[in-house]
Amino acid sequence: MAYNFITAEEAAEMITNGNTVGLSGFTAPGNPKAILEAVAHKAEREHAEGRDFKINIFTGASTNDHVDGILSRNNAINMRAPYQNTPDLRKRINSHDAHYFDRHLSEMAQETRYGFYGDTDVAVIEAAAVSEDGEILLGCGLGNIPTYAPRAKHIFIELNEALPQSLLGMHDIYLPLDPPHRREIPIYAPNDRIGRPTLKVDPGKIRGIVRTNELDGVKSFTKPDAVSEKIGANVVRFLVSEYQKGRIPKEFLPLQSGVGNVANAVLNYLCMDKELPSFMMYTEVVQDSVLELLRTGKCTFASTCSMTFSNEVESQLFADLDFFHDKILMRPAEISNNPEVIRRLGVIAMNTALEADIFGCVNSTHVLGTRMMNGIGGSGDFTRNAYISIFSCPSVTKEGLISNIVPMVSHADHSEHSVDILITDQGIADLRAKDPLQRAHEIIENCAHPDYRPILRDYLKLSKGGQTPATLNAAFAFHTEFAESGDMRKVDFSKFA
Ligand code: 0RQ
Repeated sequence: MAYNFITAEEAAEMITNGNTVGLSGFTAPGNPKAILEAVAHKAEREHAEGRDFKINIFTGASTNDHVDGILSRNNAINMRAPYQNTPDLRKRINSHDAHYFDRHLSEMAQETRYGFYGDTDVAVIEAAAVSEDGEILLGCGLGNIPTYAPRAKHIFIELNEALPQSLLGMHDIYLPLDPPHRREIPIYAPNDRIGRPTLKVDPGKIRGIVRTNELDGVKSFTKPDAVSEKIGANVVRFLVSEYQKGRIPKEFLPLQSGVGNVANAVLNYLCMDKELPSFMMYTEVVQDSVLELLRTGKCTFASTCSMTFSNEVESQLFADLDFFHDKILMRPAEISNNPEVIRRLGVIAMNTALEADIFGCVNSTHVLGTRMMNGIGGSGDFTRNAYISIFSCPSVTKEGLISNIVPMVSHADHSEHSVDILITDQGIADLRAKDPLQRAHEIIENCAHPDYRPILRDYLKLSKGGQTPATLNAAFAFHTEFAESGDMRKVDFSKFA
């Protein structure tokens, strides 16, 4: 079939107010780079002429400035799911200009197929190649496009000439059947291949191809600071000790690592460690540090949904793709994050918290209980099903004005029933086989910043009994104190006694 090569503006003309658009990609990689930007300019023109123009955007995870950034600046997003991390979109969400529902990443595709989110009007797919019969070689992030594409009425391809054709073989595209027909997902080791290397779409639905030529544009990491270094060292110390105690099998187990600066620092530490054996990853994103882990052989294989590398590291990958080709496999989000597979493989999950409470509940998403940061992402998929679930964060934020260890989390994403280990720059709290009061002592003494330990001990003293010694009228005193004085250290629990 001969396709039409069109401009991004021509594609944008075919995307109309109220459309639901499903995108390829997961975190910045694999996301479109031109068509949604043209849609944002169209929205600006429509708004200038007094007409409504907003679309619904469903993705794999976060996107890039060419999607969430510019669409948000032009107030062109009605509904957005399931994860974002762009400052402009964050502002729109927190001011109610854009609706956002924050789902576990493993659930988005299946719930789309179940019909929970309505029709998909348009799919926009970044591709390294497309054949005449609709076989698409995807880019560096996969996400939920294997579900969005077949449902879409219209498909647009962005053919990105910066992507090498030799990516062929690095994708494993597989969709499970839906209940009641679902069978086991036959992944028994992180490097098992179960699907196809390309995405097959109906070529008759491809309305046009737009040429692009741009790397994925993930921001480089700054060198880990002293606090991240301490957290990284503590995570590795914990893993080594578990391994030496024989609680992790001698072959070791696959690792998952979340996003952000702390997660990257943890992986840097793993790279340097001499006591742990080599390992595989079963994860949703691989960040810059993983390329080095793969190069040195410390990590022997990474199953992921996306190669979330900065441009510099993405260029290194492409330059050496022969070496990395059989060491990385990208899967759809519902497979990379699948609870069944995570539980079967015994994945060790390492995610980052904004704040944790003294009983082990974690807030990953809401700054001071109300303002959306990014979203839960895949942290819940992994945490709930992990062999061991680790959360880490600095003990304090904003130069000590905020304690990340609080009496009660201001928003709960992960409960005490799923969190096994909490790690800060101060140390390690092992919450396994401990009751709520024991967990509280463990967290206060090992993870809280020394400035906050006496205040948290005072909080515990307010308890009038009950298995979980929470005191409800004082539980958010840290947060209300910060709202009033800007310094959580000023909390005085004597007034609650
Ligand atoms: O604010 O940006 O103004 O400096 O929050 O904090 O320490 O830079 O954190 O980059 O490691 O990200 C949880 C957001 C951590 C991330 C989170 C302020 C702090 C700073 C960011 P500034 P850091 P990181 C896999 C798994 C959920 C999804 C997930 C995340 C900013 O890891 O989104 O895990 N996780 N997915 O100052 C108020 C507190 C705070 C606070 C930090 N207690 N109160 N502000 N900050 N703690 C990937 C995917 O799913 C795709």
